[in-house]
Amino acid sequence: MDYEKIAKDFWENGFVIFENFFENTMMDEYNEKILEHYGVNPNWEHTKEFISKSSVEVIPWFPYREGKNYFDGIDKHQTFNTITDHILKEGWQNLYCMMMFSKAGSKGQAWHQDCIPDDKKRYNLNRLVYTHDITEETGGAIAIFPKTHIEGRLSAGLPSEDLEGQLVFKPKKGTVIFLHGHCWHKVLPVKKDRISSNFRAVPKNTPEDITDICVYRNMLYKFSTSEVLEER
Ligand SMILES: O=C(O)CCC(=O)C(=O)O
Ligand SMILES: [Fe+2]
Repeated sequence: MDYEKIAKDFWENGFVIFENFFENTMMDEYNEKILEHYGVNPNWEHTKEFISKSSVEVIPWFPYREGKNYFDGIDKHQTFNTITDHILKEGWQNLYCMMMFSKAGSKGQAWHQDCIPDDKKRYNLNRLVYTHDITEETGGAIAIFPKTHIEGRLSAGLPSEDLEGQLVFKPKKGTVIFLHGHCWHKVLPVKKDRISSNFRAVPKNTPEDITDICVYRNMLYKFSTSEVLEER
């Protein structure tokens, strides 16, 4: 791998994508583990537990916070981490591993930046891993607006509207996307239950609560207090 080229592409565009990065067998195994956690059986039928949890559009799960280090095949993967070393040259650490589940028929996610972009040195690095195929039929494609990691705050406006210049990707099983947290991104409407995972990293010495405030086109939202900080 040409790590220098990868890092250059990342810093130029705000993201870089690798298809077939992880093997299908590991992806299948991890996908099962995630489904088990959410209480969805392998036939994608919903259990009562799932139904009671499902009042929100994206349900996050932080397995390592529960001592469930099930996903070390990604977390400790050498090439995955070497790419991270080259992108975050001055050192980095894991922020957390977050699984995300969105049920069929949910809205996906509006345009956002994972953290406030006012200080260019303060950001998170998303390391998104897809454990199943995202297709036209499943919905839930990811849209990314290239080069916006250096544009400052996301433009105000309609939360999910298509923007001229956006790129839409349908990641297949085993795909990895390294995505700068200041780079504008959204998830399109979800037609079938959707899982994604994020092995979030940060440059060293980044505050742990870096992703507490998220920038949307209509507001700044603080997750820890469920508060709209600013309407836009
Ligand atoms: O689920 C995805 O494809 C993207 C999720 C996302 O926006 C994030 O983890 O920051
Ligand atoms: Fe995000």
